[in-house]
Amino acid sequence: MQILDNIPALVSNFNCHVDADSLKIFGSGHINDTYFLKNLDTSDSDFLLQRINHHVFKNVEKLTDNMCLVIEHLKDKIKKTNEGDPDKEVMTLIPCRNKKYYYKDEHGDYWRMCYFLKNTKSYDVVETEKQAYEGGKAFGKFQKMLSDLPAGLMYEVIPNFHNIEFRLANLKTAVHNNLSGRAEHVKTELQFINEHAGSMLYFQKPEQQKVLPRRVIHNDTKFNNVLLDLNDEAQCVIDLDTVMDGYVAFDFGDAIRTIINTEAEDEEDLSKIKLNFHLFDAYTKGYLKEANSFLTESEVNSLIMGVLLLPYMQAVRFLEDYINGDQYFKVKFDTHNLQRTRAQLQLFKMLNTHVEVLKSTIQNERKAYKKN
Ligand code: GN1
Ligand code: MG
Repeated sequence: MQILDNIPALVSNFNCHVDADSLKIFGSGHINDTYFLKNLDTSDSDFLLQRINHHVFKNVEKLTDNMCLVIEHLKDKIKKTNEGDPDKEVMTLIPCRNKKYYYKDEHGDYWRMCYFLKNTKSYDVVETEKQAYEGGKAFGKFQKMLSDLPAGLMYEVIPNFHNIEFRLANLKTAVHNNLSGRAEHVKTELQFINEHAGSMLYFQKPEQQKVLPRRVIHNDTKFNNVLLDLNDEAQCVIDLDTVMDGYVAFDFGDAIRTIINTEAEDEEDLSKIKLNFHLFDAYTKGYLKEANSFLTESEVNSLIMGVLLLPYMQAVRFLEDYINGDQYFKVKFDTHNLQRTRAQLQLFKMLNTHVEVLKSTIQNERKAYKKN
């Protein structure tokens, strides 16, 4: 990621007073570029500056409309319940001089700024049950607060984002085009993916689509997208780029993908990858504490399918990108997307052999809350 030299000119388009010399690269996102900047007014909050990847997010205007809608809705909810601080629990975008919440520069790059929430932490790998539980509460509450928004209201920022049929078709096209010449080296991975494709179509089936409500969900619930405070208590869900319609199980599955795995998403040594069931239990407990009141029985039953689907789909997406020559996800080395693919497939394999125990944990937690 490049360090920027035009900061003063760039940030002068936003309504804020920035110490341009304080610029630092921030975070570990695979798509956008994020930078930290200090506030000239040291008594006020610092900032995050983001370059929005407009090859991925093709309509930044509509993406920003989505974000503003969600932010306003969440802040309103928190204000009405009088239980918390909307400025700490929901991100706050900084308007530009032209009143929009993004700025397009002379190179065609899109930028936005928000306040940096101080005294918060995010984790790439979860360490304790408390963190997992609090993360579950945060994402559960996030879905609950959005559950009164009607399906169809949000702009579909990335069409077919969690449609596995579409993702598999893209993988097939990538293999056919073989832009990088890498398709020959990934036959084992492709064969494994094909063998399991049939069982991954649960959410595409008409009988499921009939009973599962489409809701406004986060769509990118990896654990580092929840900020915990210094006591490891849930504070704020971040990265609202992909908030749009979907099934609640997608959010549950994507969070579990990053929580139950004892290793990072791109672990090279597959033998190290283990499942941490305690963290799974804790996340499920936290999630259902918040979400239990609005979830239907079919949705609860579908959660386990999200747990299997999300690592599988992530592997399909990483592999497609590897074969396409790394056009979508940022990579640190040549085989990074392949390494990510293998780690996600390993996780998927392990989850597959423990479906029953995971299922019964979900059902037991559901029952426990029903009694209360
Ligand atoms: C991307 O940029 P980041 O890390 O928030 C991706 C997610 C993937 C994730 C995998 C818009 O998210 O869908 O799950 O990488 N975001 C987009 O780590 O494709
Ligand atoms: Mg993201």
